[in-house]
Amino acid sequence: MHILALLVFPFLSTASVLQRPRDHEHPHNVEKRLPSTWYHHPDHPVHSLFRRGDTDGVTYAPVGSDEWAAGYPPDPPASPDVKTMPAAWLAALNDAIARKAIPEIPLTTAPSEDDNPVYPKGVDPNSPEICSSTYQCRIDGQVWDAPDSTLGLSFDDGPEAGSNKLIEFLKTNGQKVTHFMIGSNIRNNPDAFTQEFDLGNDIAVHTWTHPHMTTRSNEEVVAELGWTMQIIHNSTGGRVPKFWRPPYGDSDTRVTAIAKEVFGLTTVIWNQDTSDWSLSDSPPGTTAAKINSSMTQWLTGPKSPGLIILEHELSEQAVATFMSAYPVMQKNNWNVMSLAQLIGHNASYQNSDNNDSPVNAVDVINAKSGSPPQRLTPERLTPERVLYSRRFSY
Ligand SMILES: *[C@@H]1O[C@H](CO)[C@@H](O)[C@H](O)[C@H]1NC(C)=O
Ligand SMILES: *[C@@H]1O[C@H](CO)[C@@H](O)[C@H](O)[C@H]1NC(C)=O
Ligand SMILES: CC(=O)N[C@H]1CO[C@H](CO)[C@@H](O)[C@@H]1O
Ligand SMILES: [Zn+2]
Repeated sequence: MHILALLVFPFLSTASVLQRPRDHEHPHNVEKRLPSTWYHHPDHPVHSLFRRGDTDGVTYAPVGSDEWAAGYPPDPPASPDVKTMPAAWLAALNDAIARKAIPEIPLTTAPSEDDNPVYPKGVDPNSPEICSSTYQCRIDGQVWDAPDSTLGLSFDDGPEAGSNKLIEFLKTNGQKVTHFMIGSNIRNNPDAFTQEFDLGNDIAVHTWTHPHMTTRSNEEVVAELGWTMQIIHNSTGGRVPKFWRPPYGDSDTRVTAIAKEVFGLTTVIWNQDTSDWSLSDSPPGTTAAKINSSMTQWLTGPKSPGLIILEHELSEQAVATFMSAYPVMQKNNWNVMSLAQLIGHNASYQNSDNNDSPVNAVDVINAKSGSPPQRLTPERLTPERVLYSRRFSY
């Protein structure tokens, strides 16, 4: 029996009823180990999963229109029904399973949003086979740290109540960031979505219903990611996102492999957490003063590794803590940038650099000719710097 499997983690036992999904911090400082093997299939055909139909003639329903909204699954709480997802997604999953690219490991159970998910008795979350990010185990190819002296800016859970305030601030300061968006929130807040895209920010994936992903079946993981990618694809002129962040930072070898093998997504976690999501809880789980003090410590501290700080656009209070820290980032000479600028070779999407550059037509060519998807270029295949190796204490 592994010791770790027997530990009980009391955490956030104040059972406040939460209206909105959000990430929570990981209070455990357990040893991180890397898996001995990793699965990587370089020729994954993600482009063929989100075909455009025709480079010139394709028309996407206007973002925010009834026709646009009608194509997507109903709102949470339940994960999208796996029976209604496109057959091509399921086929891509089955193909990945057939080539043994998806680890066969147990699912977790998470009694509530506030509990860490747990594996069955005797299963070690830090073993190479599982390597759960909830338990701080890092997998090769995931991103946790930034390069020295750089600070990657990202905001989770939008578009939401803090988005307008954030948009104004980013516009004024000419600052690019990455938005890890909840698919159902995009459908419910199309104006904020469009403004964030139009600012040139990276639009990235944060699932459709914001579950602990290790609790979900392979098919449900595909549906959560696929629908969020689909709404982004159809609302950005055919762009395919490059990054995803698991809600609560909860992923493992299985979930990380599905994201990469089926959809070409790189898993991004973080190395510092403000807990800003809890500012809008009642009672609040933290204060602006506490966030100010943590931020001050990180921003005036060592520059190695660089920072990826978890922040949210859930509330105006959360965005205000970022606004107050922003000048301190500049004053302490951090190179502040979005994740695409940091780890994506400045390309925000798998098939396009940004919101006004051309969309790679590889999917279109192949859809027409019926041939297998074309091999992607080397730059597109290995954009991520592997930055997993440093230990970080929380
Ligand atoms: C996405 O856009 C394509 C091209 O217009 C369309 O065929 C497809 O039905 C759209 N998907 C959804 C879910 O609306
Ligand atoms: C902390 O608060 C002080 C006083 O409002 C402000 O000047 C400073 O920029 C804040 N620092 C951070 C990191 O938010
Ligand atoms: C790899 C690469 O080209 N990185 C560049 C991305 O953009 C930032 C900001 O413009 C540059 O500082 C990086 O050198
Ligand atoms: Zn979240």
